[in-house]
Amino acid sequence: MRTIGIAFLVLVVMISPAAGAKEVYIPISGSVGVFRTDVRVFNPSYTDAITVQAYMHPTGNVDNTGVAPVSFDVPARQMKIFDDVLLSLFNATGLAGIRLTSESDFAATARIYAQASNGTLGQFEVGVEATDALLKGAILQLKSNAAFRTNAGFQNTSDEIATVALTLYGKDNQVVKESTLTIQPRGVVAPTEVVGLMGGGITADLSDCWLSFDSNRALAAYGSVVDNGTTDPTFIPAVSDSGVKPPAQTTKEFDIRAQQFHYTVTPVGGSPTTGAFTVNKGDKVVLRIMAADTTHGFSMFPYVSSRTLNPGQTVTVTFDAIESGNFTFFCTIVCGSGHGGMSGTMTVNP
Ligand SMILES: [Cu+2]
Repeated sequence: MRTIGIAFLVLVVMISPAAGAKEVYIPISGSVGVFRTDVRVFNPSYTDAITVQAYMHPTGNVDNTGVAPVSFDVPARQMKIFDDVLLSLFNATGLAGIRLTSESDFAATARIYAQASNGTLGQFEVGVEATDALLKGAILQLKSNAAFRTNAGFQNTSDEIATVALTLYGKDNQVVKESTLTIQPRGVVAPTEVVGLMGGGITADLSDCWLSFDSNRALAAYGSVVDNGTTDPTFIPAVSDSGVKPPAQTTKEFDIRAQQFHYTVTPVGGSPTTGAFTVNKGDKVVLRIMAADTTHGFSMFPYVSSRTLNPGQTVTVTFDAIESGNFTFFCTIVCGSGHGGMSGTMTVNP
C-alpha cells in the first residue's frame, strides 16, 4: 500500500508542471540584411532569480525538434536585454522563431525592425504563451494590393507535424482561396506574402482581407502588413476562431413512380425498391414523383403536403430532412381496389 502511494506521488510530480512554469514563443526574429530583433525577458519575482531555456528554431519549415537550448538567468525583478537576439543569445544569424521555457513565471516581448540610414523602422511582436497558441485562428486586418503588402508566418509549437487548412477571405468576406500548409515539428514558416502563401493565381480584391487557419497542432501565427509607400510595418497577432464549419449538405435525389397499388422508388444512380427509401438527417431531398397508369396522390407529413399526380406529369418536391425518424407516404386519390394499402416509408437516419 505504501509503495503504491509513493509510486502515485512520483507520477503526480512527474506529470504536474511546476507552479508558474511557462513557455513563450517569439514567432519570428531576424539578424539578416538590415533586419534585427531585440528581445526582453522579464522576471516578475521580487525574491528569486529564474533560469530560462532558449531554443532557436530556424525558418525554412524544417524539423527543429533536435535543437539544443541555450540557458540564461534573469535576476529577481529584472528585464533582461537581448539586443539583436539571434547574435547576442545564440551567436547566430538568419531568420528564426524562438521558444523560451522556464520552471518559473516570466514574460517575453520582441521588436523586429529594419535599420535605415536615418534610424530604425520596426514593429512590436507579442511573445505568444504556449497556452495561447491556436489550433483555429484568424489573422484580421490584412491588406495586399499596390499600396500594401501582407506577410503571414507560423511557428509550430508541437513536436509533431502540423497540417493546416488555410482559407483566405477577400474584401467582400467571400472565400478567395483555400490551401493546405504542412509545418514540420517545431518548424517555422518565415513571413510569406499572403498571395504566394496561398499558391498565387488570385485576382480578388485583397485591399481588406483576412486569413483563417485550422490546424491539428497549436500554432503561434501572425500577419505583418507593410505600407509600400513608407515601409511602415504593423504586426498582427492571430486571434482565436471559435467558429465551427457545418458539414456540407448532401443532396439525395429519387425518382418515384406511382402505380396501382404501390410506389417504386429509384435513387439517382441506384436500384429501384418498392415503397421505401432512406436519407440522413440534414440531407437535401429531391423527389421527382409521377403516376404511371392512372391518377394517384402523394402525401408525407410533415415534409410533403398532399399532391395530385396526373399520368405523364412529374411533380418535383424539395425539402431538408431536418427531423429524423420514419415518415409514411401514401396515396391521397382513390385509385382503385388496392388504394387503401398504397403507401411507403421514408427513413431519416439521425
Ligand atoms: Cu390511390
